[in-house]
Amino acid sequence: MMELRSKYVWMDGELVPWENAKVHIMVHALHYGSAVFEGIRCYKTENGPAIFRLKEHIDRLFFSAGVYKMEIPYTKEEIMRACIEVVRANEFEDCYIRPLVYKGFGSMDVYPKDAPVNVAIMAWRWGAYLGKALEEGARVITSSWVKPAPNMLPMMAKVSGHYTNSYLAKMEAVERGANEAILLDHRGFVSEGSGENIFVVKDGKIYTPPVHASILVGVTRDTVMTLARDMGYEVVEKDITKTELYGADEVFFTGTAAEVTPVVEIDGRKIGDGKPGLVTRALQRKFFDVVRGRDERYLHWLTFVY
Ligand code: PPE
Repeated sequence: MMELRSKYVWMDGELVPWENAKVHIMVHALHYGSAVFEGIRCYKTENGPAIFRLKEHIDRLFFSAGVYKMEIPYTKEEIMRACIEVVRANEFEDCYIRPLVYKGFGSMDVYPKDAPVNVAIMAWRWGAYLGKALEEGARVITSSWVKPAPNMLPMMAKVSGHYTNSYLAKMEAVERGANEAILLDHRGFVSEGSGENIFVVKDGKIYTPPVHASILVGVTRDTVMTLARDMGYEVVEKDITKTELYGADEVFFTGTAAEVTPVVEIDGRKIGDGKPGLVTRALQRKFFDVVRGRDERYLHWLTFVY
């Protein structure tokens, strides 16, 4: 089990001892899911811990907040500095950073005009999101739950309330003995995993669903697309059917928590030869080299903590 306890949590501008990092039962976000958040990883490198693509995550945090017209009472620079401060205060090397912007106490209508916008930043150690699947490959199902259409919820925003959809899909997957769920969009095309973007490899080319397939536009998705292109692969954003998944040579997930996780079985059908594929492995190796600062071409993606 992951250890969630740490020394400090940053709350509205202050480092608060973990035990005291509490909110009131009447905060708006707890009732209505009115919060936006990020998940960011910090990796141990030869030059100390480094936060991966901090700027892109904080940009998305502000974008998500903006969609819901939540005004964050700090600048992006202040939030980035606070993330660094949290890693330092907790003396972490490898860790996961969770900034959370939430509608706080002050209103109990659905439209929380008078509720303040609060900000908290937590960090904890988080190993492989899908456990052994990082090495062995995940066994997944396509969910009976569908991703909300782009005119139902702004799925490009990373909003706490949206995750009730992921919760249902993941619960269904786990209860059916799988590691993870893949959700289709409202048209029936492949969208993404409950907490990951998805990629398909077919005949040496790499495919991933487009923004209009109700995906969260993942930072890791962008990282892997960039790395793959730099390695000489053609990467195409296109609508993908469930049947194309079954017929893929390789399938893999990307995400901050999931990193690059191979998928070896979907709905009881083996993908390729049922083992993590060569392209997936190559991208996975490159990804870990990059996040650990072992490839100088991508050092601009790292924010060193010290
Ligand atoms: N889609 C969804 C639905 C999603 O939640 C994530 C991240 C991604 C795609 C990948 O985005 P990115 O991290 O920017 O590459 N999911 C976060 C939370 C997982 C959780 O269980 O909590 C994460 O990976 O941090």
